[in-house]
Amino acid sequence: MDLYFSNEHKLHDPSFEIFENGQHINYFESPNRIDRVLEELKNHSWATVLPALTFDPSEILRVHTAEYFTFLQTIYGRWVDSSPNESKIFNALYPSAHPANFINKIPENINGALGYYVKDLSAPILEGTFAASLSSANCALSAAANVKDGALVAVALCRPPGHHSGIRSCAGYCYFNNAAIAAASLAQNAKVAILDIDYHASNGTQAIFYGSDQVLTISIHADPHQEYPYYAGFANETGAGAGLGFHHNIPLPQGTGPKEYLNALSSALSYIEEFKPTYLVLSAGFDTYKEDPLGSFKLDTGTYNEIGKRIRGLKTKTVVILEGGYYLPALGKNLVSLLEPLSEI
Ligand code: SP5
Ligand code: ZN
Repeated sequence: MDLYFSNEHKLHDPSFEIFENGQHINYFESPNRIDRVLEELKNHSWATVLPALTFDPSEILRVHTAEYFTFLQTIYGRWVDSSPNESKIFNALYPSAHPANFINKIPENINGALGYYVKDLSAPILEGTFAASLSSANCALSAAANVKDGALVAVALCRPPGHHSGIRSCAGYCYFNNAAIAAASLAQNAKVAILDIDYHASNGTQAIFYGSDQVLTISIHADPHQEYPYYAGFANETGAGAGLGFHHNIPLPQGTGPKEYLNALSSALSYIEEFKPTYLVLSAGFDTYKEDPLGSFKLDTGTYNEIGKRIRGLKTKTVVILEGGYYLPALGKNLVSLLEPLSEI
């Protein structure tokens, strides 16, 4: 089984994040995550870790607007040029206190643009954020290309993650939506299903394909009445227009354990069986683990193995995309536990 990664993820390493109550804490989505995963993969001979290939940015523009791509590419440099003193003291850009979400014209001003594109405090933009995000998208495209070329399963060790990023927005540690980019590349002449098992609702992925009947999207997550992203991921959001009925949210209460979780997975898998996609994209987050500092679910390492077995049962070509998961001592083992059943096909 081929797993794609890029060392450029290390260029994105925010020093802190700000919770809703203003508290500054260490940034959970850290470079150590990939280091720990790579360390664990060395113990498994079925895992072939490969550097990501480079793809044309037009692949990313199937999902994101050109203006958003250019914003991420240039905003940090624009800031350094316009505010050299500020940028020597601080190393990251945060969303503006001038939210610009209710206008049609894209603001030219740096602060206006930050208000327009950055949706929350958990997506700071550093000098290396664009390069890291581009490399993360290239991991996803590499895995998608591998499966297009005939592999049954391929894995993208994406960092930063992607599923909270919308058509023109970054939020929740996410800048480019890696799973959506992989799916859009696969969906050019095939039906694709995206199943998201991260603890948080995949609001970015949901928004990107909300009007599509070519890409079925399903997300199992903590109830957004209680957990991030708070304003999307509710059960009554089921798609619009041609896409009506092609999105499903399965919110679960805080504290959900393996049994209830696997029941929800069965519902998700029956939607996929009915849809009969050529490809499955699995947005695999591990913040559902019992020890995760951001989650409350009670899944254990064995639960991921059961999830992997049930996904194998779909007998569908699968691209696995890493999303969240912040309990570092178990992240590698949990990923391996999910992948092991898939490595046997
Ligand atoms: C990819 C991914 O997993 N993104 C998650 C982003 C969540 N960021 C907001 C976290 C808000 C936490 N609220 C405070 C809980 C303190 N116990
Ligand atoms: Zn998450």
